Amino acid sequence: MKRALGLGEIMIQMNPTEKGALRFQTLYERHVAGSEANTITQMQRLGIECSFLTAVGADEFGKVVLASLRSEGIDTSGVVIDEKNPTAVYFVQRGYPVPDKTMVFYYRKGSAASNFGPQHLKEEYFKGLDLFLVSGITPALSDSCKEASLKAVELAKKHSAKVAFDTNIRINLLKTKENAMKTLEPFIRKADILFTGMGDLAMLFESDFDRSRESLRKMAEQARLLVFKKGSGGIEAIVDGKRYSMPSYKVPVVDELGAGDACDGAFLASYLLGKPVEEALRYANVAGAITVSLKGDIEPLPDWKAMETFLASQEAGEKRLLR
Ligand code: KDG
Repeated sequence: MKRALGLGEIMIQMNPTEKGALRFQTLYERHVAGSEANTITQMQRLGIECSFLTAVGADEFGKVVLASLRSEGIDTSGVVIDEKNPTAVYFVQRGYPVPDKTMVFYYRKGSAASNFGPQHLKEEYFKGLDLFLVSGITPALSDSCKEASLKAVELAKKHSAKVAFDTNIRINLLKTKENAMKTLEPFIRKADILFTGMGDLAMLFESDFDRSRESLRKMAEQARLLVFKKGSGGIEAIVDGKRYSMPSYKVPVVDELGAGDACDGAFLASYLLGKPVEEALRYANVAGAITVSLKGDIEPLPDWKAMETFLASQEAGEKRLLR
């Protein structure tokens, strides 16, 4: 069985039952989410043996986070229970002020996970590992998280695991374009598999997609595999210099949070299982489409059967249209 390890913060997500400005919301659903944990959960559901590194508070929400990972069968033996600092919470605002767009408001400063540091990493976590995953969110949380992320990348490389990195820029954490570049550049240089999106590319380089894609390729010294997520514009991969692309599926958007993580997870699981790039891209699109059409980041993440059902329904739809 292939093995993957992720590092990042997992938060309690408060997602209102209705769309609109947060100040008018009174009813919320409680979910659990965090970019790297979403991706790792997607991989676990697709048959990869996964472990996760984070810290949670010794509080009620920490128990919820741990229960979420454990209910998936993800190994939590490296999770730190922090007696002093809390599990983070964030609120989601859907459909306001831009219809179909989601905004997030964090209550995560000084959280347990942002106090995670290199001292919490044990070399044994990296032995026999196939893939290590982190994203631009984790090094943006604190200096100790950045150090831990860099050390984890080194340990992964030492033990011949591939390093997957998603630029995942969160401007409410990184604040400026300059800080985004300074924080992410070492990871972009060292990643073996690199994921990014149109917004992140424009933030790091320039708004012209072709030119910024080339700038990223030059900076990514070790990445043999780059994946560009273009939302409704589909998905593209460059593998050993060869370009592949796949259009996205048209589905109703309920909550686009977590869709990029679902894409990463389905792509990485397909890659680790030896599927051809075109298939990996197709599954990445399917996982993204299913995830945007439901609330919550983790609940909608599909297994193989759900993805095949989705694909069959798409094909049936196409046949109906051709008739
Ligand atoms: O990718 C979705 C996540 O970004 C979101 O659910 C929460 O991890 C999160 C973050 O830091 O924004």
